[in-house]
Amino acid sequence: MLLRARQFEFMFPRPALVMGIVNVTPDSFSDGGQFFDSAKAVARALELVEHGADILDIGGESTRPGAAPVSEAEELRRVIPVIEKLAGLVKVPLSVDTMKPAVARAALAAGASIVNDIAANRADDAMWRVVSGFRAGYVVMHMQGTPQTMQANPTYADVVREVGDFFRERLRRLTACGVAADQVALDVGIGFGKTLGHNLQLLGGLRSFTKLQRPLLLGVSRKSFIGKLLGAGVAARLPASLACACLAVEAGAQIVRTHDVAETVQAIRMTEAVLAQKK
Ligand code: 7PJ
Repeated sequence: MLLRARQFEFMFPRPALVMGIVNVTPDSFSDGGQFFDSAKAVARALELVEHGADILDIGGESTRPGAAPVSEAEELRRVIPVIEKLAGLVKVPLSVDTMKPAVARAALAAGASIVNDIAANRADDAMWRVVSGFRAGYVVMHMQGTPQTMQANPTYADVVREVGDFFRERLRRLTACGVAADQVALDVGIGFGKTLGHNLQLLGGLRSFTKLQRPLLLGVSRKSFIGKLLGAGVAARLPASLACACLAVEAGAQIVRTHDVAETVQAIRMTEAVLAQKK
């Protein structure tokens, strides 16, 4: 199985890829303005590469439940300088975490290689034409609703089956828009329009999505379902995040998105070393 993202090619099976999260959101405690926020994001990104990140995921809009949307102009102002700078400094692929086709296009023009689209449930195919034009990698993430509404009353008859149906339908529509299957990775979207029970069912059912023959990406890092299950505050969720990452790798996931790159790399390499000895 191959994943193509512009000049990058990843051939699987291979050790799982760790995607490091770089948030470019204003620091309410700083008064240094945009340059300060960009410089901090770049410094953080370089640190994540040192820690072993295989991909950097750069985002300028918070998509936590209920977070206010950010304008296109503001999102461009946040992420493009960071991507331009990193494109000249690091060898790993840069992913842009955005729902906006114009931001994706500008990010790809500035040197990004992957579009991480949490709104892959979109109706309009403008985003897919951008991805097709650049031959970029594309993350199809499942979300029920929008970040503003998704946690109001998530409802599924069978969440694992419905997410699988969504992936199959998106792969068909993407192909029709000129995005080849080998540009696509799939993500169940933990926490995006899901209850704690739905999240646990998706984690437990992860192996079923390997049938689709596309790399599976998983984002569980510090998420609130961990707090709901275990009562842990956001700063105390690393152990459970690592447990989910290891289980996901055992179930066949190939890309893990995380804030804590060094710790996740260590946990995954140990998991893989043991899995390699399974008879
Ligand atoms: C995810 C994401 C995820 C993908 C966020 C957070 C919320 N992109 N962007 N998958 N989560 N592909 O990190 O807590 O799970 S933002």
